[in-house]
Amino acid sequence: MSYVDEVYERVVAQNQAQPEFHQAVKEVLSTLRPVIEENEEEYRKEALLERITTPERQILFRVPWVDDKGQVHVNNGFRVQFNSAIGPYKGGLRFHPSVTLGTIKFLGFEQIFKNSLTGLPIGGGKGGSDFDPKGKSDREVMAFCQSFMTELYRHVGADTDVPAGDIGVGGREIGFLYGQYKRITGLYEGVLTGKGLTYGGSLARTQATGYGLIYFLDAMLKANGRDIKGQTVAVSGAGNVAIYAIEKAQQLGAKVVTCSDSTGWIYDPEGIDVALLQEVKEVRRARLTEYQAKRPGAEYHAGKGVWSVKCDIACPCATQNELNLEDAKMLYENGCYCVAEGANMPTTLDATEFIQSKGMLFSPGKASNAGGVATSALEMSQNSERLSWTFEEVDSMLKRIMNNIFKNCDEAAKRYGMEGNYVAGANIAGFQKVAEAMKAQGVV
Ligand code: NDP
Ligand code: 2IT
Repeated sequence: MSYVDEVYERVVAQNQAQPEFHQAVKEVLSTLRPVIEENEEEYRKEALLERITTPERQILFRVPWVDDKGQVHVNNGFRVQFNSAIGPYKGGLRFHPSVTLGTIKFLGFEQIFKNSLTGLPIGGGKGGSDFDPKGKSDREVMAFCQSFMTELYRHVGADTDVPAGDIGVGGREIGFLYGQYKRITGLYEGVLTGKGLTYGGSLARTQATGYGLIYFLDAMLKANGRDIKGQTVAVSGAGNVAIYAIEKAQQLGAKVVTCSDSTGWIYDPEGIDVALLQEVKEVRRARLTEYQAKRPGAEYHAGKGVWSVKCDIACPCATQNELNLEDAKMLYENGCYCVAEGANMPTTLDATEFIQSKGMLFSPGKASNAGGVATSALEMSQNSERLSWTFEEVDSMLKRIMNNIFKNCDEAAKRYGMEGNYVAGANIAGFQKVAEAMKAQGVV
């Protein structure tokens, strides 16, 4: 059996009932085959693939908190410190009822390669909880965040592990987490990113993942003789990534006709009204039915369905495995020629294979959504030098980073005879730097 297949079987056997983690490992290892085969003897002897697929440390903890009525609740807390070969662990925290250790491991594994692609010195980690912030008061969210940090603080720090936001963790949660870290440790340091602008946050971090996705998409389209201007785009999600992807796509002359949340989706043939969407989602934390109520030309549909709309480009920006084979077929039959992932692993493996087999352009999340974590690393730099940069400075660095990521994915794919396969390109380019650093640092 080949080394890649052996390691994949080992991962499945040792991490039972963690299908998303298996899926992420399978995608990465299968595209790394040519690189591994070149160095098989050496990698096998050093157990490099066994090490890279095993987290350096997994922290599981109890998070007790009291609601507004005095009832005590208990949630599970996680932080997976996956790989620190190229820098301190870096990656978001997800608060969503679906979160399990397997979810956090898949996200942490993806983060290793994503962070490597940014070209910045950050290792891979991820954390979170099965806590559901929906319907909770600000006081309850604060109680939860304070309890979560009361355990997490001993494992994180500006030079060891720097969490940030993800699904269900935005500016409000980062603020409460930061306040508690500072209270316990007495340290005013860059231990979290995505902070508010009054206490060490970076301009453009809020926009960075969505804007970065569109900068990457723009580079990919141009390299393939196309232009985003005038294109019709379907976006899923209505959170941090989706909102700023929609805003930037429309600034560059595209028309975005959809968005979605966990209960339904909007079709707005005139183009999504970003200011209204922000009011509904960022300010009022309400459902998309409220968007439709203020926008008579738009349709609201309950349940799933964004991928049934006719579009040129699809950007899944909500969650994992939200675009399956059936969706991919619908998109293709309706004339869509490009899928650019904003979320982490939103496309199932069979859908990705279908999309690539039809010659459609496809960018994997670990490359096209890397603008968020890259800008987090820029926030860390600003915190370390105790300065803050202008919006234009950060945004222009973000643009340069996204263009570089595209170039590196493109070149790595070409180097291994897989031109246009940006999944392979991203995995190879991301892996090579981490593997090199791991080899140099010996058996640790
Ligand atoms: P948010 O919590 O801000 O928004 C998530 C959006 O997706 C919401 O509209 C939410 O609906 C919807 N959603 C979440 N889970 C589900 C589900 N199970 N089914 C249907 N809809 C769902 O999160 P982000 O925008 O930050 O994250 C979106 C994706 O992007 C995730 O995959 C995340 O890992 C990834 N990502 C985020 C980065 C960041 O910087 N924030 C960086 C890189 C990747 P509702 O409004 O009903 O809750
Ligand atoms: O998936 C991701 O890259 C994020 N949620 C952002 C992580 C970060 O540290 O900014």
